[in-house]
Amino acid sequence: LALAPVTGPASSVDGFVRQFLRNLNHERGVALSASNDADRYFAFALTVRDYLMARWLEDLRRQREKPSKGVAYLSAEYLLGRQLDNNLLASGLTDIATEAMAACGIDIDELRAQEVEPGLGNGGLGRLAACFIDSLATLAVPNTGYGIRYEYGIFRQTFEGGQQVEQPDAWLTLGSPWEFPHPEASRRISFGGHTETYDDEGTPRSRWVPGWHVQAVPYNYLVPGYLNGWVNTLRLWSAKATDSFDLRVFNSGDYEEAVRAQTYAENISKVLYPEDSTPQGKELRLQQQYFFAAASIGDFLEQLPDDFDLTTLPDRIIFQLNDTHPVIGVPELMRVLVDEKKLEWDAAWAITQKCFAYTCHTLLPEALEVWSVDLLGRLLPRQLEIIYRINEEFLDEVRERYGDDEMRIRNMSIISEFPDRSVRMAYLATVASSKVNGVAKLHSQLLREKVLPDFNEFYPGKFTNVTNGVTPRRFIRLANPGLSDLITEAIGTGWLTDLERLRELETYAENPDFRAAFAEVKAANKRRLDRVMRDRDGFEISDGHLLDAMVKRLHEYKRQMLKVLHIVTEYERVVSGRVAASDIQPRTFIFGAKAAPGYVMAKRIIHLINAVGEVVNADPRVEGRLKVLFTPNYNVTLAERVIPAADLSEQISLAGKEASGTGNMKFALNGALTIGTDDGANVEIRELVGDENFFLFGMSEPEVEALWARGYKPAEFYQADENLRRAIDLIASGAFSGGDKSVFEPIVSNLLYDDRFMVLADYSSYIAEQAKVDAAYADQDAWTHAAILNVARCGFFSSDRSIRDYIARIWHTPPVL
Ligand code: 26W
Repeated sequence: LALAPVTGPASSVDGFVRQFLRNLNHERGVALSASNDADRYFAFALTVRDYLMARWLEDLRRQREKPSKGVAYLSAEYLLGRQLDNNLLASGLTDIATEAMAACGIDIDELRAQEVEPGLGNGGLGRLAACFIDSLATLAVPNTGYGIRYEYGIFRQTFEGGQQVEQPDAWLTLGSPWEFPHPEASRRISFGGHTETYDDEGTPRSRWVPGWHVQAVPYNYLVPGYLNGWVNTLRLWSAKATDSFDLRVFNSGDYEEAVRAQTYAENISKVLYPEDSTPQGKELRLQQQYFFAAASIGDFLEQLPDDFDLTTLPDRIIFQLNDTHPVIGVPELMRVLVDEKKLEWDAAWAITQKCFAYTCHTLLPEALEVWSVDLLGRLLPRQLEIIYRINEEFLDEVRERYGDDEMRIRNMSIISEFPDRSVRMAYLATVASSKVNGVAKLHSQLLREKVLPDFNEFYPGKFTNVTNGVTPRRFIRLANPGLSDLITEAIGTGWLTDLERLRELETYAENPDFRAAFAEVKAANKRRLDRVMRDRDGFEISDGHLLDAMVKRLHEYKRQMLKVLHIVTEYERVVSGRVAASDIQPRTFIFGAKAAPGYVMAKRIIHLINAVGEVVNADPRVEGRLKVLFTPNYNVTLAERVIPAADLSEQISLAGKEASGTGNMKFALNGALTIGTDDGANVEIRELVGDENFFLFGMSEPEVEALWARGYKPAEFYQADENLRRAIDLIASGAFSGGDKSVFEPIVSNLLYDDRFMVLADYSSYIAEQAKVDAAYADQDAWTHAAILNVARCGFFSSDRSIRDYIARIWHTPPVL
């Protein structure tokens, strides 16, 4: 019986209905007639899950019987978005499920609306992890995604008086139908205490005597491949107090202390840090990192057979480090191998160096994580010792190669001495990894040449590039069913798993009927977004407006401020009478962006955008031709509505600052044209779609460097451009703050006297390029032609291709299907 294959419910409308009713009755404990929307959503989701379950068990069995090398993706963030539609699509159940619900008198759209998206990520890095596990499953690569089951995801954003207010994201209040808790597989994770040496039958050894422990409870989520019967696992850890906390209640009678300790333990997975690229060095964050890295590595090792030869570990697993957040896993694996498995240091290090690979996602120096030795020593004393030894041996190698070049040694040391003694996690990751990759061509080049040049010289061949990608299942098929149908009508099926086939659309760009159909899909998507926006924000999207979208985290380097200056310039030209309102191209500017709660300047910029919107939208002189909408709480669900509707994609970061961007790819694949700088993956998008189908502006990265070297004085740019002067003066005059000049004064003086991200230097070129956008949009048919070519030529940006690149350049995991 144990060997009998697990079968799912019958793949028929009837089978689905029966399983649905069973779940409604037995799992929710209600009759259909008495059920509410939440009951139905839950029972429905559980039914979909039942179908996936059989396949998941089958794939686990296959992997146990014939183990092959797999990928453990270690990521502190997974920005998953809603699961229901994705799981229906992957399992081919959409039609059956829709009919089944109709047979029960249920509107499936009402069930969809019930789902709360798990926002377990900040932005690009977390969403990339979600796209990657989708592609790993679709390519049938054995993979476990490891992460943290935050009780509170990224905060919910609202506006009060135009200013951001954060609310907790209690996504688990009603429970999640997608997760399987496995308390029986909990792991004990230790912290604190001290280290000691002891005599192990004649061999001196070190060991860790920890001070306190928490339980890591795994929750499994099924990750189905697209129509291939393959299901991987996402395993997220939740912190719970250990029994010893409870025991203390009895032993000491100090109930309050025990409760406090319990709360302390459970805080570890309580909330996602909302900082995107500004590490705060907070103790709780380090606890989170070690908690999930140690639990994940331990979890993997425990699944190996007892007689497993650990020197062959690199043939079994690659631990992919999604940025430096899980890098504390490096000394942890060393600790397990040396202290617990009693391997020699050198043997353990050889294994470790082959088992890890590191992806860097940033270029901002302030985003590179550093942990103080003080804190590490207090929280993870043994791991700190191990880091010191790794560093010593590494620096010995450096000395061997270069002699006593103290400057070089200081620059390359994993331990930095100033301002406080601390561990440079990116260096540790680089030294410990078989490969290090950046996330777009330009980024990888800058990583080699500017961020880690000494390491690149020291480790030839270690550095490589894997350009990011996005999953076409979610971001084309689900988000844009109209376009998907049109594509399939033209080139047939198969493109969703072989996205380069979109190239076949190139010839259709020359076909007027196809262009008309394509334009109609875009128009319908705008109408759909209009309905969403009316419901959600009471804002309408007018017909005939160019829809100009800038959606991403609020960060100065991304330069939402440049976008504001463009809007203010357009507005000022109308109200000053320099341009007739009737002469401007109608545009709706849509913003979506969360600011880190402690990032004061970012929050001021949000305030300014809202303030400008309020004035511009209400000014009759504009005749409704400029509209500014800042939609609060931008998330994956909303992205799926905004992106397919957009005409213009704003990718306007200062060159050399945006590692890749992935929103840029989603927009292009949905037929928006990009206005962008030569930065991140924009470079590759432009190369592929062609200069004539891309609006390029601004300085290149070398030009940025040259301007810094000359000495950048933003005020000179202010003086030199009348439009810029008028726009900034208008903001400074209090025109957007009820006459109060002080409100946005910090923004104005920052632009004029600091302007770290060179907004003013790129302003003129941006405004000139925007004029070209207006002119191009006036010829709708030519615009559509360019939009189709964007879709046709961006198949490269499928995350399936990224994953194939990881396999070929880094993982070397053989296919299993
Ligand atoms: C709080 C510390 C910290 C530091 C860095 C938190 C988060 C980060 C991330 C690395 C920031 C991030 O999300 N980077 C983005 O990664 C995307 C996926 O590779 C890229 O497309 C974006 O360009 C990059 O900004």
